[in-house]
Amino acid sequence: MEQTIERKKRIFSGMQPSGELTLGNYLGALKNWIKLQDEYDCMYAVMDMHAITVRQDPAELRRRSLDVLKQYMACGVDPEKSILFIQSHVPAHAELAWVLSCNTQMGELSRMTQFKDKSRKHADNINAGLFTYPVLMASDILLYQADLVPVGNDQLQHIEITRDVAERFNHRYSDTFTVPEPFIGKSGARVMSLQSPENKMSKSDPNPNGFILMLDTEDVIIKKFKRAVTDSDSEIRAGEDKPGITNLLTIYAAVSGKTVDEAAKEFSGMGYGTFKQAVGEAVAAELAPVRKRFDELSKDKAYVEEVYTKGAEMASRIAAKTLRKVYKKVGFIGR
Ligand code: ATP
Ligand code: LTN
Repeated sequence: MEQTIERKKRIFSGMQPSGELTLGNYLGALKNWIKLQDEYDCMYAVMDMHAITVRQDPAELRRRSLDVLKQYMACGVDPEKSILFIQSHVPAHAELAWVLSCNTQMGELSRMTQFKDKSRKHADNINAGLFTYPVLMASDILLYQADLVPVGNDQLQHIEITRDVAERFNHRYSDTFTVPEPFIGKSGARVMSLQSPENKMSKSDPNPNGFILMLDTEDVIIKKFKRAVTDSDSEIRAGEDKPGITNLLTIYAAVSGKTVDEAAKEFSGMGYGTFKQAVGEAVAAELAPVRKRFDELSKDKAYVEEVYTKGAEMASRIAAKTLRKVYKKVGFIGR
């Protein structure tokens, strides 16, 4: 068979196993990951090294790392099409991070909003890793020469610093890294909390009614939507003055593939109760097969292990090439 010379564009993305995955992770990122698999060479990793920038219980972290991988697969990330692996299994991430940290300024890192947010939330543990988090993230992406990085809106600043670091390195040492672009989906790029719709839906929210977990049961999902914060009038439309309703419309649109305007039209004139029930049912229907597939994968440990072992082997091979190039360029003596 004739070999195709042109390589497909590469995608890299990942999530931290710092909690259970939410509807925000699903609509903001995972749903796009699945769509991109046919057209691109995709690599998706479980970012366990990033997760320890905040304190983790080791046994919980181990369980969650595998759960996150299984959730990728349960949603439709296919190990036959994409490379799936666990970040800490590929040492090149940490190795490149060291070189890049020597090419990143304190000033640019101290502007990161995620660092400011997380230092406020974890005031008793503002560790150096939390500060250099974006350097490790840049390494994840640049190691694989990724062209595109599908993430939610909140990660734009991290992609921007990755681009800056890559461009600077290329300029200083000659062309080495592909400068990546963010890929943000049209809908669901920013799912808000059901209880405080001015904040993003987050797996580390202490109030569980604020988030929907991907593995929540149908009853729980519908109950949480019924409790969702709305407002005092009764009009179903999107607008800055109606963050709760806008969020529910956005979620419904992302799940049903409709636009927010179409969704608003569909529900116009209905009461909030009926509307919230309908959104809950649509989300529950979308997530039910994911939960079923997750349960099946949980019974097949050997298969999951095979997937991440093979994934790490393939990823290591690609990573080694970039790292070799980088070491040579900065002046390390080859082994
Ligand atoms: P935490 O809330 O604990 O900071 P997180 O869920 O924001 O965690 P990750 O697990 O690393 O952080 O995020 C994985 C992906 O999910 C990223 O691409 C992120 O942009 C996306 N994402 C997270 N929350 C949302 C949300 N509410 N809406 C849209 N996308 C989101
Ligand atoms: N910081 C990301 C998780 C992450 C990531 C990456 C995403 C770590 N490394 C590389 C894309 C590409 C977050 O979503 N909080």
